[in-house]
Amino acid sequence: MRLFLIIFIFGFWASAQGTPNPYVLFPAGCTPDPNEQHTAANAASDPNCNEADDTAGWTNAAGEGSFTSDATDPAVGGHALKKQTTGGSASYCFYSLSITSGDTFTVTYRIKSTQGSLARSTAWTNVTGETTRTATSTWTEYTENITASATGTAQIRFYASINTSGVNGDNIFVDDLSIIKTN
Ligand SMILES: [Ca+2]
Repeated sequence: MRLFLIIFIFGFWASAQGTPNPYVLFPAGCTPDPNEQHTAANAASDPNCNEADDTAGWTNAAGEGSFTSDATDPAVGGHALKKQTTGGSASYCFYSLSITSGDTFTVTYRIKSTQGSLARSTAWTNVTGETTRTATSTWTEYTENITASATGTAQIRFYASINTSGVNGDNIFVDDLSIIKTN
């Protein structure tokens, strides 16, 4: 017991010298933001420190194509959300965000697409302020400062294909999504 105490104290001393404390069982790491609104545990909930092999909290619009947790090439953690279309229609997935008119949020996320040129982050409902972003073959991070224009639910949408020109296999990947309520 005494030896353990000495080692433990040494750990804090070492930490104070600027080196990681090797004796603390749970090293300092992820801390959720108390204003985080993307709290469901899923493939893109890395900022809330609860990433999971899951699509919880999300909806595959109209049940079209497929919407899955994918481990092929996540931007952060072990998984990313993958929306894929069979083509022939606008095709998207969305996260449902509870809003009160006038609420403001800062939304950050990463997107990419491995097929198709029609993958977009756009057309969010009941909010203003987001910019249409086109996914490329490289993970890219974007930030949107949005304001709720209604009271109820907003849809934070990510399109595998923005219109009917999409073909089978067109996709969008979403990861590392944070929705911080700022007012
Ligand atoms: Ca992830």
